[in-house]
Amino acid sequence: MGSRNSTPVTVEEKPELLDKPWRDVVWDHSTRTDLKQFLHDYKPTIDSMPQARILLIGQIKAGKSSFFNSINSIFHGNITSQAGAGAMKSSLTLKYRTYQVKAGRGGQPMGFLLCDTMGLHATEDGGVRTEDIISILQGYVPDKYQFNPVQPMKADCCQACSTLTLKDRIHCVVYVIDASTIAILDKGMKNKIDEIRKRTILEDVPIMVLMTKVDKACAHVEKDLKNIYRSGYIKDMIYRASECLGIPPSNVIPVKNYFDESELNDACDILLLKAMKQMLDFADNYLENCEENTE
Ligand SMILES: Nc1nc2c(ncn2[C@@H]2O[C@H](COP(=O)(O)OP(=O)(O)OP(=O)(O)O)[C@@H](O)[C@H]2O)c(=O)[nH]1
Ligand SMILES: [Mg+2]
Repeated sequence: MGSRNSTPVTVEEKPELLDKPWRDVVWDHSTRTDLKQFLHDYKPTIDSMPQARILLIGQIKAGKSSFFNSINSIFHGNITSQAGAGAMKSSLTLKYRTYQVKAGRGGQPMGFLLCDTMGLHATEDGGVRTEDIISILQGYVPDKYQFNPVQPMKADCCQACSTLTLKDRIHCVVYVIDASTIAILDKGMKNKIDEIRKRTILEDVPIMVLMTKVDKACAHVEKDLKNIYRSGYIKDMIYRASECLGIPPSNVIPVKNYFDESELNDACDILLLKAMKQMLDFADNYLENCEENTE
């Protein structure tokens, strides 16, 4: 296990399942129901703000669009694929999209938006530009903006600066990373991430890591997702990502997206909903800070 995909992974083999889980979770239906209810009832802490904006960034094929599809599926009650997702050499997502999640078919929009971006690429002129990510953070980029890897957004595509407020900004950044390729994060990619992270610190925006494809990275987890917090391999990957990205291990959240299944299941939902809840907790922290600073 550990290197089951075709990509060479230079980590030591750790076949064992740990006796004691390193994070506690009760894998029953009521955990899922409670988490789902929490997200359903969620409203940003600032009354004038309709929705918390969560930005998904990360390497091409990391599973950004699939995460939105997964959360959307849970609230729809069946598997959906509104955002295009798939395995392509270049980024499949070419436009900036701010996706609403609705409570069931034709239901009310939730108190959060998931903002999907084109994948980051290690080369200077491949994938989304870091300048564009910074413009998104500040709220300048409109929904459906078409990314151009060789040129950052032009001023005439910007949302009118005079009308921008806190509600247009990003309230939590999520760096999406594929658990099965962490060991091969190259220098160009690392530099881009560092640049974005420095900017998020400057803007006081919280950042967390969503670690996807845990099923692909560990055979025990593929067999039974409930093994996730007993997998020594996944624990190692979390610490490795934490060290590499300079983000505490408690802020690296593992999930398996829905990608080839036809029905929802509780264990998959629990991990996805827990991740979504942590994003909203972070967004709340950011908004509380903003409120304190304006008082
Ligand atoms: N095994 C496994 N595959 C996944 C998971 N999440 C996504 N995938 C697959 O990974 C591929 C890429 O997923 P996307 O959601 O399109 O990734 P993305 O980050 O949006 O990629 P770009 O838009 O191209 O940058 C797809 O083939 C998905 O089916 C996961 O948790 N486990
Ligand atoms: Mg995508």
